[in-house]
Amino acid sequence: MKHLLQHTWTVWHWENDRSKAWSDMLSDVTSFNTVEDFFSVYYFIKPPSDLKIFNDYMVFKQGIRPMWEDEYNKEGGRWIMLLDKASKAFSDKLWHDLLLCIIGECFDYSDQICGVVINVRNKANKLSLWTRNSRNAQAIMTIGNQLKQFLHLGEMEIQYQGHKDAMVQHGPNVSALYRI
Ligand code: M7G
Repeated sequence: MKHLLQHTWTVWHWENDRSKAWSDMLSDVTSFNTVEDFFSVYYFIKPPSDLKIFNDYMVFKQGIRPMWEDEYNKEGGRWIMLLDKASKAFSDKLWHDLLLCIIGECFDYSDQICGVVINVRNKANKLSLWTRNSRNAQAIMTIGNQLKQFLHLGEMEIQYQGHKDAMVQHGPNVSALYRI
């Protein structure tokens, strides 16, 4: 018998292609709703360290598209961690651990969790945890502190950015609503 998760999760892949609009570069890879199927998918797809630059993975609750415009994301934001490219194993480990935290519903306010994203980029990879409501300070701070604790981030600073700000500001210039 397989072990059911509380939610069904969908895995998405994004790959840069300059001839397309951002949302057309997204594809829905597969969904899973048991522990066993999660591990089959996890070991089947390449780890983030084997992805080319300008590729992303996203894992979101079924029904939530991994984009700012989705109904569940439009008032939300993300806790973002910048991962030093010097250590490929570090990116892969945090990606693995964060996935286990979300599918295992480890966070308080887990109803606020929409999904996780890893962006593979030139300078640093970015790992982020998307939440539903950027004005729910209590939930955001609880989730942020648990994120630091569960992933053993130690002194690493993490920032929370609202998607509405990310829509109008760009790249590294998006202002942080919270930092810890
Ligand atoms: P990114 O891939 O999050 O970070 O955003 P990067 O700067 O490290 O590559 C890069 C660009 O992709 C943004 O400035 C937007 O043009 C586009 N983009 C990213 N996201 C997450 C979205 C989204 O949710 N919706 C739309 N429409 N565009 C997005």
